[in-house]
Amino acid sequence: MRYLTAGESHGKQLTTIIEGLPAQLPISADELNDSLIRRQGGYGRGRRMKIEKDLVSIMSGIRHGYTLGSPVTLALTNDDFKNWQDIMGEEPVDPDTHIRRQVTKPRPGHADLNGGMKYNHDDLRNVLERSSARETAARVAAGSMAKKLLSELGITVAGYVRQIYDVQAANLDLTIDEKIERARQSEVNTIDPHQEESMKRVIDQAKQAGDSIGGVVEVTVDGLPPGLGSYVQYDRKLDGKIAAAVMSINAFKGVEFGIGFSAAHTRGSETHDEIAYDEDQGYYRKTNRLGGFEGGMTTGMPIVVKGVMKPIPTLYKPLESVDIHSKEPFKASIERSDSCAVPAASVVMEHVVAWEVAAAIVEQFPSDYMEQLKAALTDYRERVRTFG
Ligand code: EPS
Repeated sequence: MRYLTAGESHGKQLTTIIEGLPAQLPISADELNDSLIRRQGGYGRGRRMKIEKDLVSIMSGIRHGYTLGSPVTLALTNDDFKNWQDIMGEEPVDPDTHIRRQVTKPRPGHADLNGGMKYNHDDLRNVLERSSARETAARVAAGSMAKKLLSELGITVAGYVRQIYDVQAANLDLTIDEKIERARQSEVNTIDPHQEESMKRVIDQAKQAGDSIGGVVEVTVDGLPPGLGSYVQYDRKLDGKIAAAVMSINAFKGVEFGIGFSAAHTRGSETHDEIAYDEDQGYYRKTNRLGGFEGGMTTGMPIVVKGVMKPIPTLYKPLESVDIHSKEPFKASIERSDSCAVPAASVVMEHVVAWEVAAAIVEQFPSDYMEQLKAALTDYRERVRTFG
């Protein structure tokens, strides 16, 4: 299973083409839109999200409410394009207009300068339009298909906010359904209602200061069979694939599974999860410190993975940079930005992780159509339950 996204932030539309989904997966536009609308929300977003209404147009691969097994094309119109037609249109423009409109001031923390140097663009808009986090809408569209596939197999995925700036959610013992419910109730997608106001307060403070803040988001995946992924080759380790996918989300700077970086200062006896067996559930771990992975494979315990997002680099409070034409220093000023997109990032990470898990399942089991996949997974679950 694979997908490609295309589209510029202020271009006509974002497009996602998905290949390899089993046939006969039931899916409706409403289910996809639910994910897309969640991504647009969250306290701390800027004015752009009031312009866009991310509602999907299904252009191929789905008929009468079911996938066909052929490529699925999902399109999202950029409503802001009508205000950018002259700047983003595909027709040639006269050189004077082009020079006047060029973006020549790279913003620290963005792809602008590196991308301009790499592709030899004298107009940095050619870089920033594609490197923009607007692209995450197209990734959520792909992930929403993956989430539906997983839910048909009894696998649930939840994404929520653990920390915004210095405000941390408590470690609460909640079921995955409670986590989903709480995050949906929260304006900052957190599972800890006691920290909601403090999280909003630090966002307000950052906004007032013309600054931005980041945070930590977490994704839990429940209902998994053991043995997804493989230890036999480095590029088949599923935790590695998930880590790469999380790191590829715009502005993400780190990823950890389970106790993650804390494993540097826990002893082996405090780190590993003891194995137990009972007839009903088969083999299980008494704890889940390793976040659902051993040897690059799922253990059958929930996947628990965190990602850290840096503060958005588009700042009202400008940082110093250098104009690429004049080579003179300048301090950038901007017109609009999100002050915190961590709540939205929790939705993006949920969908990105869901995609990797679904892709691993489709790779591992016969999956031309849903009934075949369901039967194969049921057989496998039964075999590993009584394994040995
Ligand atoms: C973004 C800048 C802002 C955000 C955008 C990502 O857009 P604009 O420059 O149009 O104000 O709103 O995010 C989205 C459009 C989105 O859908 O999430 C950036 O520079 O990365």
